[in-house]
Amino acid sequence: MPASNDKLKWFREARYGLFIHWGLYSILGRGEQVLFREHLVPSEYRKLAERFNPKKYNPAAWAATAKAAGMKYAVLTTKHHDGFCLFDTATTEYCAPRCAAGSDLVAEYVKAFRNAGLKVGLYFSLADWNYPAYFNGPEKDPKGFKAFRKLVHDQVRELCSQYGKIDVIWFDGEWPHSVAEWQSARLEKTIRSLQPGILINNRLFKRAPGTGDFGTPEQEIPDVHVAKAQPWESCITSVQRWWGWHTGDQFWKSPKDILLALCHAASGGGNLLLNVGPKPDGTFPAPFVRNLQPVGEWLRVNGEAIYGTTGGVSEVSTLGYMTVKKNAAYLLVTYWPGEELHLCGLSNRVRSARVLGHADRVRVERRGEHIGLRNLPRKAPHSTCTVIKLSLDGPARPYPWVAQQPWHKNGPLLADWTTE
Ligand code: FHN
Repeated sequence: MPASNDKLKWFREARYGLFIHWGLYSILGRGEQVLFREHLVPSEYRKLAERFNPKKYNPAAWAATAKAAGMKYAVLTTKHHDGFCLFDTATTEYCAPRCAAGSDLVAEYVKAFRNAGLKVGLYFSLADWNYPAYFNGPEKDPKGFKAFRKLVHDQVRELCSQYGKIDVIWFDGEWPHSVAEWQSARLEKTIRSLQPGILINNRLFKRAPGTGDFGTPEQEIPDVHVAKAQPWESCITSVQRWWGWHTGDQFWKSPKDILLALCHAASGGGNLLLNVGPKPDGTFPAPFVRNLQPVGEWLRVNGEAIYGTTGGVSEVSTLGYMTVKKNAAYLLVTYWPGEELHLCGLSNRVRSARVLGHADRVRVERRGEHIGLRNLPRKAPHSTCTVIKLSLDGPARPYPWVAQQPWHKNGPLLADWTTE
């Protein structure tokens, strides 16, 4: 049973979170899937556990970086497909507390991020490449898969029992087995009984639309301009391809890339979960920290246009994006039109308009369904996205035709939209 709206309230308002992929693979520096992608010898790979001793691990510093960036929550990999557990578990010795790290890295993360006032999420991969039964599946190895599934359920139970209140459990690695083979419904029941307010993503349910508490598009922002029925969160790497630290993937997303992804996600009523792959010593790569800062500064001026908003209500793609909240609509203008701006599709009366972070009043004109904003700054005040707040006569309302598009089968006739 999905979480109620009030349990989702913080998630819908947060809009921006930090994804953290960290584990033994970080030592090799070739991404989080190196064991499988390079067909390494598993017994040799497992010896990395005796080298994983992150001397500079400082989760309070991680939390401070996330908070300064304007992020409201985080999700840390507690166990990726390689099976190494960053948390204390009775199911295996292959875990941080009983290997070189010598401590429960998840416990330290939870404490630090909660102390910083951030919501806490735990990523858990159902896949575990150490167990042949994972690959063979229940048909070829019914007994082995049953034991493997018990291990998975036991580990999830530990994560939901050992660390106090957890806000998100972020499943992954569900392929190639079915919801029935994973006994996902039983596992969901266990989770919700231990963590009544928790949010569970859709990957425990094979990413089927409408399942779990939120959808999880990956490496893309769905091209929607109004909020979808189910909350969703786009997870995106901060480099070109890899989620875990990769010394060769230094193709960092710029502050502009990050800000545009955030605005795009918010305009569709979704969240951006931006990933970082910490280095094996526990530090965040410097380019990642550097590129977060301008976005954090932008949010300190324009955050009201992102946090607590829902998606736009009308077509503004010639300008950029739109979000709405209470009696306001926010134009997230990425394509600055100059001193005059034209907007169509909003049926409200615009009481006033102003550029966030600027004192100058913007003159508002209206002719029928056409709204004009005058005496804007000639050049865009912000190089990536300038926000114009429209104070309205009530909650934002679109014209009925907004839902139509010329390429839709029953799209508008010419007469429908030419006002002459
Ligand atoms: O295979 C994983 C991948 O390594 C990474 O963890 C992403 C993050 O969402 N999830 C899987 C690919 O969908």
